[in-house]
Amino acid sequence: RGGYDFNAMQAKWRPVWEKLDPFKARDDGKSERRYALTMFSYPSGDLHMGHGEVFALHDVLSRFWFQQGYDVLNPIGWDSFGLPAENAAIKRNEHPATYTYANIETQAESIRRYALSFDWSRRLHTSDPEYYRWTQWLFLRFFEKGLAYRKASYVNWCPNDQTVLANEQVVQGRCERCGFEVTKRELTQWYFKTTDYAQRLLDDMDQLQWPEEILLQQRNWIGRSEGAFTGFKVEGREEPIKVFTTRPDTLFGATFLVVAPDSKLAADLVTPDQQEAFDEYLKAVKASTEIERLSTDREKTGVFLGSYATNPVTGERIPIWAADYVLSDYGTGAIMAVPGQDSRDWEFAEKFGLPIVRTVQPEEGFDGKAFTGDGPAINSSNAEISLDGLGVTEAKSAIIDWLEDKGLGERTINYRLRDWLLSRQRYWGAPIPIIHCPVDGEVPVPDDQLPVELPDLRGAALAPRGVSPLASARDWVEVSCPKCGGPAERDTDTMDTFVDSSWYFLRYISPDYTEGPFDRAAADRWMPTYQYVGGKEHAVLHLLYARFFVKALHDMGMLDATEPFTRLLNQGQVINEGKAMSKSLGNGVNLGDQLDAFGVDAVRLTMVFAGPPDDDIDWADMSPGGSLKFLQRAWRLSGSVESPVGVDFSTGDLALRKLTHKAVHDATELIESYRFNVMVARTMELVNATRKAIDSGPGAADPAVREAVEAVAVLLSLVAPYTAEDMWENLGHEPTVAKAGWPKVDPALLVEDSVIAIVQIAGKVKDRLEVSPDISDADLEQLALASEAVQKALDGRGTRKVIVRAPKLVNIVPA
Ligand code: ANZ
Repeated sequence: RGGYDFNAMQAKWRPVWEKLDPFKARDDGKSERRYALTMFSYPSGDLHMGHGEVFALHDVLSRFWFQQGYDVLNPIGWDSFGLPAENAAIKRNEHPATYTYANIETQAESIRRYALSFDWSRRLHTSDPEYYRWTQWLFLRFFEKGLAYRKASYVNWCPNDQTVLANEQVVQGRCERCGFEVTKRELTQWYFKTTDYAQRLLDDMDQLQWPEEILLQQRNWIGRSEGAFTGFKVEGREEPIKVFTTRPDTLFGATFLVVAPDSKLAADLVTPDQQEAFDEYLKAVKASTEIERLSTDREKTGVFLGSYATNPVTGERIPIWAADYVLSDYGTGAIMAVPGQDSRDWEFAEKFGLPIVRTVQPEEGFDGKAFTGDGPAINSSNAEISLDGLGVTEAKSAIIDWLEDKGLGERTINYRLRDWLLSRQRYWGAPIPIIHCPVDGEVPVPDDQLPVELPDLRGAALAPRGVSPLASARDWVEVSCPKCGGPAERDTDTMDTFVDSSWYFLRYISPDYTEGPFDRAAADRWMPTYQYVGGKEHAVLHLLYARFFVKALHDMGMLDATEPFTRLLNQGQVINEGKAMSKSLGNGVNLGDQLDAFGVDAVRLTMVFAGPPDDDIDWADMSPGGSLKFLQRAWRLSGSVESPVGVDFSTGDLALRKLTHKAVHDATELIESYRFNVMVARTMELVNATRKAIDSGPGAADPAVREAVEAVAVLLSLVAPYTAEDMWENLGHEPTVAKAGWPKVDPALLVEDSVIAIVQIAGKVKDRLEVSPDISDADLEQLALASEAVQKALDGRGTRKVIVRAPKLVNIVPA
């Protein structure tokens, strides 16, 4: 037979597998289910190296569970709505679907070549009307429950993409997609009420086996802080100004109030003589970004509003200012400024000549400005209450009790998390299924009229212009109201694509279900997904939105699960020459080229063997050629085996058998704990030992050799499926090795049957002896004294003392 030829192997086995279709989830209740999910792909071009990595890693887990006999659900689909397709369509003067579905076919072909263990019968694309029908249906259920609503507020606006963005899509003040600096606009937009779930999103983290880093990012994003609301009476105004503070203990030091300039409150409080100054200031504020506004090292700006409030504990008349370091959408949009203990307030007070009163005694030698540390309260008493001398924690609770007692304030918890802004002014997404009627307001499209399909627009008609392109399709927009029958208009925004991906894992479970988005009984059998593999860039985007969705569906009685993804593995990035691959650096590596040069198996093996899966892989340091050589060596073993299929392994060479069983045993633990690279290293050791056993040991006919090579084939089937399948055939088996079953480990063969005893003379090591782990002290002493090296070192001297610690150590003190 010929040599190892990866092209021939790929050509041979792919059609065989496609016919066998071995990776269909059975869902027959005969074995334990495991839902293995990988983040679905965005169809912008062919697969890249990053796909190559995440798919290779994910497949180790999925194929491992198939081998172990689990009923694995490992589906594949495409996240196929979104901006890149729309931008490409504008450039090429075509429909976004053309670009999208062509890319999907290209990727599907590459994925098949890459030999991944997907259940293709569940394939979905979020841009198919059969899919987005249910995205719209779900939106309407959220709408009915008050979990989807519309409001006007200042929102993030990407001037390049000409659409609003969710807070989660603004990364350091820039658009997550295109990198353009984000500005603010006042617009009426659709939101999901994620804030209703802030506390549960925190609490349920204890159900999740996720990287601590991701949990921490979510925790910070949700940003729970404990504090109090307290009210400040304003002269000539009924309603007191409510502020949120995490430091109510500093109330005696509140020497002025600050409200967000872009809030209704500011507009209400400004007095006529300050109106002009205020208007001018507001204009400047609107042009700045949130990052700029919050930055601590920026020169403070602000304007006096002309109004005064009363500090409830000191009774002082304190001025009310507007300043952009107070945000309109956090807390109440107003703060009590405590310059003595807060750095931003200190700077502001300094700049505008406002009073500063310390209410916490700084530690000895402190020569800074605001003191933010702990210390005894000072300057904090009135006729009714004194906090003086109390530490921060005790002072907080004392003042809150007093405020609550007086009806002046209350304990509260505040979250940084905002509601999810979900509407977009772009074309290629699921239309929001609402009709606006001048009589009936926001009217849901009746379920039996779903999907609301996109009107057929292409090319220049999609160009971003700040309002959705859908608005220009007048015959699509103009409809009659489902309630009153009068003239009405469709909502022209589309949904953020993160809505599509917040429930796709549920659609996979029953992709052809027509009674609803998913078959509940089936979903309850499979959910939550056991394993999710994908990138950490989704920490506070997809991974947070999907958690919110599942909780909301659970609360609507549609699902048992309260969390979508039990275990999460984040792969690292594939980089080149120490840098992220990019066009401008010219250091891109093309996956297809690598596959052509080294074959699928060698590339997959390289990805898996590179290191811990969450580390970045520098392709410049990798050796797919080395992987290929190893695969050839492993494959050649399968041609050397001389014992027949089914031979009794128990009569085989004990030493090799032990190595085989140890390797399989260790691999089992290594895979479950994501140490795939070590699993590959153990397989390499087994290959070397087997080669030695054939060439200079018990020989190719020994049953232990067959046992070892079969184990190698099964271990390799997780990483290098073509090579493994070919080996399996050479060994005389029918395809497919993917379902050969995980080798059974005999615990008796895992027992170490010898240990190394160290023999020392006067503390210096003289010999090492291989002995039985249960050797007696007397026997070990005798062996040690008989050792040639020991005899030589003693050189005729007698022994004064022999200390024996069987089975590990003998220490001889010479006479
Ligand atoms: C008085 C005070 C004294 C404050 C002190 C802090 C330190 P976190 O922990 O992030 O929740 N704050 C409240 N609403 C704000 C808004 N809309 N924009 C900007 N800042 C706002 O922050 C809560 C603290 O941030 C609150 O407690 C308030 O300032 C400020 F020594 O009140 B603090």
